[in-house]
Amino acid sequence: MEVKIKNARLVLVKGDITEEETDAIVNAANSRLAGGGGVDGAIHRAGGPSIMEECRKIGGCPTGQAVITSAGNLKARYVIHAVGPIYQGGTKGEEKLLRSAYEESLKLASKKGLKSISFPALSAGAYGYPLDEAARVALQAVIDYLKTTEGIELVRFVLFDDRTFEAFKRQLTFLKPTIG
Ligand code: AR6
Repeated sequence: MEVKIKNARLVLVKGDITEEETDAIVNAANSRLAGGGGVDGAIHRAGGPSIMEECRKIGGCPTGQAVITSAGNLKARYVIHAVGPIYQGGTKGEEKLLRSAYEESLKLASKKGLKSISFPALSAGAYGYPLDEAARVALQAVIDYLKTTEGIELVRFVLFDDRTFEAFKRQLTFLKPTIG
């Protein structure tokens, strides 16, 4: 599924983000940048140890923020490590923090002059964010950014399983009329 927002394309695909060829891929990191399971584990495995070396030097990243490293053996040029919130029922500012993790990733990409970026579904795995809510917040953040900021031409959501892919498709279908 694909929509156009100003001069940019927003695309949803099912797949493995480590295979993406966009300028940057986004990692669902933790605030210690310590590596882990899920997409974080997959990116460090596929990219090799240089990414973790850079993460160690950076030291950490608060929830809702993002940092950038090179991408080791990956096809992408950069990895943006974004830290989404752990879902704790929805009353701990999770929505704002999740939106911020997407916004800060996009800002970093813009600052580097990147044209394309791929996101996973931040917080929607180990961090337990309800899937449709996570998809809505993610899509709204990207749509609002592309509406107001020039430079990024392609944003891809690379969704690992059917459930996640279907939730993003459903939420993008709801949001589509607001894009115009
Ligand atoms: N490509 C794209 N998406 C993937 C891939 C992949 N190769 N592998 C998993 N996903 P998660 P979180 C999906 O748990 O919820 C880690 O241990 C997955 O199906 O990776 O933000 C970190 O170190 C789900 O839809 O990230 C943190 O401690 C989505 O990516 C913590 O987990 C996010 O799931 C972060 O948890």
